[in-house]
Amino acid sequence: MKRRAILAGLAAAGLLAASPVAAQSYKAEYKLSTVVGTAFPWGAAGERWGELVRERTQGRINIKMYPGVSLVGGDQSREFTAIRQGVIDLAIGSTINWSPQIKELNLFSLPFLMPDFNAIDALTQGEVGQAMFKAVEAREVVPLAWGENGFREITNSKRPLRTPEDFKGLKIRFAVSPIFAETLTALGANPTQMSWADAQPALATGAVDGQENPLTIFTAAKLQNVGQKYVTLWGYVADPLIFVANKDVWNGWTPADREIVKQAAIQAGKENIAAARKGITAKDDSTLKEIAGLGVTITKLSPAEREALQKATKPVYDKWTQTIGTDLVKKAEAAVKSRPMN
Ligand code: X2X
Repeated sequence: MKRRAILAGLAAAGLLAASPVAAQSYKAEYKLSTVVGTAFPWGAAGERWGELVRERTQGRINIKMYPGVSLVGGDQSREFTAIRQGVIDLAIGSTINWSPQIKELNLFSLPFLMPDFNAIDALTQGEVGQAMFKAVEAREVVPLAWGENGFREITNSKRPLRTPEDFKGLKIRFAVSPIFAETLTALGANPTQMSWADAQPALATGAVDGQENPLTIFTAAKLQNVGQKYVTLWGYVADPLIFVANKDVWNGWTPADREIVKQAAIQAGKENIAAARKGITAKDDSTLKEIAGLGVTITKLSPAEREALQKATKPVYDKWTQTIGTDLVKKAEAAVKSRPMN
């Protein structure tokens, strides 16, 4: 056996530890929650985080991923509370799923706030991102890094969507947070809240006509096979992901191990953001071509069409600005305005 393998074995058996603290408080397994599995950039990020940590701690910290939010019975709206309670040790969560507990996170769900990837970065990598991390910390959960699910494009089984008239009467599934119900209602659609686990059978049976999710979710979940024949690229919102740890779990690790876990999260997060954006840019539109090749109609909006949808949803934006915090929204708007244009 190689020395490293022996050390890892000893560490796993609890016979070797960096410090007496570690010897007392390290668990045999740390449970990491995600909504989707390794076929998706999000789940791949969870696996990557675990690998990096295992390698760099010589097995002292052993992370096991539980996709499908299985630690909370598939109910993604309960994930954040479960992290606080210690049912979940670590998570990579969407800002959407945690927004019932952290109202500030609804910022990313304000319709048409972020026009492009630089706008997402201007928020997460700047003052706004720091404010969001403070909001997470205030709920006694330790934020470590940003990742990305992505721009949420709307799909359905009935027709191409361009104007508010096109949305009339369509049953659209959304994940979590009333801001989505209000936005879809403002467009004339008929929104229904449903977990991701329930969404796929509901699409397959036609119980709902459509849904909104990033294209990496569309392709990995093969939504074309559950009737989703029309995709509109409207980029109305994007959901970043946040890598976090339960506070007691975090405090149970040595400072050196905490730093390893954090740096691994930052690295996995960067790789995740790159993977989430792959194939859907002007320079590389391979994912769009792949989707079109499946017989799916992709609709691109003209600036005027996008503006009309934005106008229809403006009352929702204004109302939710009060809930999120006027100062935070103003800061976000300023950051978006001064983002690099490339
Ligand atoms: O349920 C969804 O739509 C998903 C997978 O994107 C989230 O968890 C927010």
